Amino acid sequence: MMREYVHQEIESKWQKVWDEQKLYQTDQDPKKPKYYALEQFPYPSGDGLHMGHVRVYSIGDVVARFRRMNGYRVLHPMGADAFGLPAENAAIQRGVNPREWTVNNMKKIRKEQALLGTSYDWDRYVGSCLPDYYQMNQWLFLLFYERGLAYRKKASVNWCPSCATVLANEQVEDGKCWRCDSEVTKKELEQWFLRITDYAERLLTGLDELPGWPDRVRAMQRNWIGKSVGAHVTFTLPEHEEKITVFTTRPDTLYGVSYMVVAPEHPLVPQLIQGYENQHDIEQFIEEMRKQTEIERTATDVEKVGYFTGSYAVHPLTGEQVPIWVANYVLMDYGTGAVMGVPAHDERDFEFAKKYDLPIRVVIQPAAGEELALPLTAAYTEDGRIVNSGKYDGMPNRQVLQQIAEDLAKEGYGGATVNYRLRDWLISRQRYWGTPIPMIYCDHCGTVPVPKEQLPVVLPEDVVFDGKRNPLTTSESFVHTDCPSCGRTARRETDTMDTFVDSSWYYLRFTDAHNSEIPFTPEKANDWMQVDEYIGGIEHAVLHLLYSRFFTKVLYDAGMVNVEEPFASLLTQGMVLKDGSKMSKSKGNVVSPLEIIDRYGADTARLFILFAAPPERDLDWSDSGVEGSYRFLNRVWRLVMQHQELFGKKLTPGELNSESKELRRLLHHTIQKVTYEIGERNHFNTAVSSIMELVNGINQMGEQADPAIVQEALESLVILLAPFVPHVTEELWHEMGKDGSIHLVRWPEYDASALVLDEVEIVVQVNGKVREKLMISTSADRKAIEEQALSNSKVQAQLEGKTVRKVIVVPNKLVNIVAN
Ligand code: ANZ
Ligand code: ZN
Repeated sequence: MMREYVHQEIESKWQKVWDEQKLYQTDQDPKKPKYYALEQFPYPSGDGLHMGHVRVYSIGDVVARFRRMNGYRVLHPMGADAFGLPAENAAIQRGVNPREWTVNNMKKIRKEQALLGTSYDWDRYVGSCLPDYYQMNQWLFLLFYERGLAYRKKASVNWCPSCATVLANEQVEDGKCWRCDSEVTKKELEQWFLRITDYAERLLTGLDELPGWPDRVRAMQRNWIGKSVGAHVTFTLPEHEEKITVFTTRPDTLYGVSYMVVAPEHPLVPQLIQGYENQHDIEQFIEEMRKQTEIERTATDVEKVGYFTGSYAVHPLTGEQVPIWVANYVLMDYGTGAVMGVPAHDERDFEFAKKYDLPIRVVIQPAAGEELALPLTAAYTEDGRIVNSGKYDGMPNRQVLQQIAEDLAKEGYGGATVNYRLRDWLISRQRYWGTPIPMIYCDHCGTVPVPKEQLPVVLPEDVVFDGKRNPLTTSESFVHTDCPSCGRTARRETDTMDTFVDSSWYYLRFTDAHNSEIPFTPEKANDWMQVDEYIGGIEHAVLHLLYSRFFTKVLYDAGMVNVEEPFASLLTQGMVLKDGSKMSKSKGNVVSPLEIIDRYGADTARLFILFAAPPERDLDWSDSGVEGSYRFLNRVWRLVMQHQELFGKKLTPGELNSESKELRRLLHHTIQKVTYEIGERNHFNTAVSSIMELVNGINQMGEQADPAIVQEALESLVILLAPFVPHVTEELWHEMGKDGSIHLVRWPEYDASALVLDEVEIVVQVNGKVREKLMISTSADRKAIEEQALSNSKVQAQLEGKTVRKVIVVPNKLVNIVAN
């Protein structure tokens, strides 16, 4: 009786064995090339794994296993991104300790990851909420501080009233909190920032050195950094000492300026409106604007609103006085917070000028065709010929763009400049469950960093979670401390760090996970970096990936790592859908990974997920697809088991019959294809489908083929499947009488000579129509192929009464005979 495929027994058995043998401990053999495969570490939410997780881990595991079998020493670690709001919310709602809650969830998700049969080196496990990890966040914060890259300033910040916390710009989506969807408002607070803007240009140019990243992600980052090349133009104020500088991308339109606009928050506004009849109205307007978010103010469907301030500015080139307005559509934190209004050539300015009846001056005319008809019905934003602009008249505007910037610089009125949309990274959170920012405030010494040897600043236990304030402020033992500098009583910073800090460098920590002195030793990081394949969701295209790149560049500058970019290649996996929409609790369309694993096994779940779609595409969950994968594994099982007579035998092939040759050809073609599809293209689905064809081939030809060839095919089949379905292949491997784990076996190499066929099918066409198919020796030359085609009786019948004009031969493919 043949043994059945019982996944429950096989999977738990091998997981235990691998664990005991520490099979996936990182190989340190320096003679092997290194490979670093990394999947984004999960947030331990308490819900355990969802199918999205299963997908990322299945992909990462194939990559890691494939490289290991190909002779690399592979670093394939896992951890938990364990700080963050839900733990604190659970503390408020259920009265549970955030630490306990999180640590339990970490255990749960880790257990579920293991159930998938993933090949992680658990010895390098990293949990970001554990003091040995967040101590290093603090260490790095101090490094940033020493390098002038961490600073505190009062800032108008995005405030989520429901989460009672500050949000980074990136965490505001359409004016709403990224977590709870509440309307975000503005609030002024002292906040800690990381100076990512210092790295804007390098973060931008670095993108060109990442060919292994999807273009889409690079474009999103480019867009987020938002480089604008333009000029500063300085306007003097006849009635004030101060000057106003604007940022413009279009200095060529300078003669078209008919007014200026400053942002409501511009520091000069109080002076500008002082004593003006509308002062009170304007003050009220400014108050209103302060409460609104950037999005609310600048959405295209929002009406532009402004007030004349009563003050004027002097045009730097004409000396003319233009009115200064204050309006909602100018933002304080972009450029200089002030713009020059050029209604003839800017759409926003046009709309504003029309509404408030401000003059509109054309300074660019189309280079060809009709002149602009006055009055304008819309702004002319195209290129053209400069007019009404003094000495610049007649020049192409693109040329004037440069020229005016240079002239302004000479006159001391500004000059060429570059502006970025990227803002410094606000990392302060008024929350408990994060890394305490290691700073102390002393009435005598000011802001004093916690000395490195006093780290970690540990999260206290005596805190109140009432949802109304930062719990850290309720801990007397935490807040009151001694000044490290003068010893007097001082106060600790109670803000914690944005959890994106934790994930900005965890991939470096994995290279030296237990270092208790420093975040990681440079030698170890340099040994493993870069991450060769980084796998995760597109939702991290901007935030996490930009911050990680920033951290790596800072650490590169600090001499701690010798690469400037952390992730050589990035694979952003698609979503798992059910009936066309993303699996989610609220839609009630969630398929539980644990139920699938229980019913069909982890191998089936992995195989289905890898086979159903290319990794970047969305994948539609299909019960029949899962059934199909399960049936396939059963077929493989039976196919191998049917050949028990071959197990453990040492066989040598005799003279090969045509089935043996064809099976051998199919096998080596499959090896070649699977190796290429996994190793070069990450096309796991096509790799699986060619393995399926091999199974069909063995089924069809196994009876007639030489036993030695069948044995070779079966062994290779199991090896090729091993990265996808690690348990069933390990079991079959041992059934075949092999010693040692299949996962340490060397990946097969294809034999090029097996791919060469003795004969190939050649299509013969007469005047473009297929008339015959011939088997012709692959060693035949053009002349011989032509002769065989012409002498074929069916072909001759077609040629009767005609004269052959031309014969085209494409070796191994076709012969086309032109005759009339
Ligand atoms: C005059 C002008 C004339 C402009 C023209 C455009 C076209 P990007 O490309 O996004 O960088 N601007 C500058 N600072 C601003 C702020 N704080 N709030 C709102 N708008 C601001 O856009 C740069 C252009 O946006 C600048 O060039 C300025 O308008 C406006 F025919 O200056 B321009
Ligand atoms: Zn002091």
